[in-house]
Amino acid sequence: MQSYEKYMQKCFELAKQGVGKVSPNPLVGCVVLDKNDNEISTGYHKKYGENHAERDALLKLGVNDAMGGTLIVNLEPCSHYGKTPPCADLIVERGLKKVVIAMRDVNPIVAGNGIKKLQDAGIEVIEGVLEEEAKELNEVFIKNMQEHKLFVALKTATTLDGKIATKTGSSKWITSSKAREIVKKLRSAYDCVLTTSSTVLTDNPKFDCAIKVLLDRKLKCNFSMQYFKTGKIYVVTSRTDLPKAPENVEFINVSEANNKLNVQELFEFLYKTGLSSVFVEAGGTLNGQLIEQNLADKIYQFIAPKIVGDNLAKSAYSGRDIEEISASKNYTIQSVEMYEPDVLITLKRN
Ligand code: AOF
Ligand code: ZN
Repeated sequence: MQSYEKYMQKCFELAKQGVGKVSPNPLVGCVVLDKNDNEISTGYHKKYGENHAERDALLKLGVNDAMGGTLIVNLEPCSHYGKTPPCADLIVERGLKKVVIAMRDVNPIVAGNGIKKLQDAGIEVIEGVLEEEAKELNEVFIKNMQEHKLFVALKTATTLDGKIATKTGSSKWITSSKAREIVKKLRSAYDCVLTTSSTVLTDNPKFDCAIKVLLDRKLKCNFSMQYFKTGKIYVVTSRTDLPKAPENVEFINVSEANNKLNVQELFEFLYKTGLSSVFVEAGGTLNGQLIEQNLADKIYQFIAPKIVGDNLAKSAYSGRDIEEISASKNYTIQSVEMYEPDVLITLKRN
């Protein structure tokens, strides 16, 4: 019995080459084996609107090359006429005898219809190979499709005691430059980066990202700061007396309660404009608000082997007031990676 896990793993690696380019579509990779189980082609979804992974892989072959072969793909082949014709039809046309998939498509237009099309044509379909990993790979797409909501990832860099700065605000640097390089890579996988005026005013960050969102309730930031020099920027405020702003800046008005902007309202707005995901890089107040409201789907927490040991130092998550440990917010660790001398813990919301 052939094991398809190594090919599925390869599909994931191929799919990841589309990170940052295919949103709001899923990350998909594909491997094709001939009738003797020799690998003859690979493909992946390269860019939004372009060929799906299966089509990319099959179109590299002669029309009869995949006859009697096996196609491995991390998402159920599509059955609909979208920007391209259905992949399931092409698989049938090319005479494959077997299709191995990791997960069913959660897009309601496809959801099982692709599998049915293949089976109706006499193709054997094997489901569920590395399904958990496949779901993690496409966690943004899954949340978008199932909940019609923006996927929210939060990043923080703390000391061993969970601090992001001393009581005076000193924070440069907690983690090493290697960890900060990794942050840039993580950020590039998301559609926009969200921060707050306090982070911009204390750190004066640039945040390389095509779309940036700034919570600035009282409009404290000055447009001449480095942050405003690149990208399209949404400034989120509850103020209605709006100043003149540079061309790349657009204001968004949301409501506020207890001196806090309504981030749920903001996320709904961002999702409606077509964004799928947001990467949050801010301080303890916004982080704490997102955690309290169960809005952070994922956390990337870098931990440096340093201890501040001062209870006035600033925490990565603040603002909650609980007595019982059972009232904690719980997350599940997805991975732990070492970026010497720091570690990165990646977690998802329970
Ligand atoms: C992709 N790439 O490799 C696969 C997808 O907008 P369309 O017409 O390209 O269709 C997008 C849908 O196609 C997507 O939501 C998913 O259900 C299905 N499969 N999409 O972008 C791929 N295999
Ligand atoms: Zn397709």
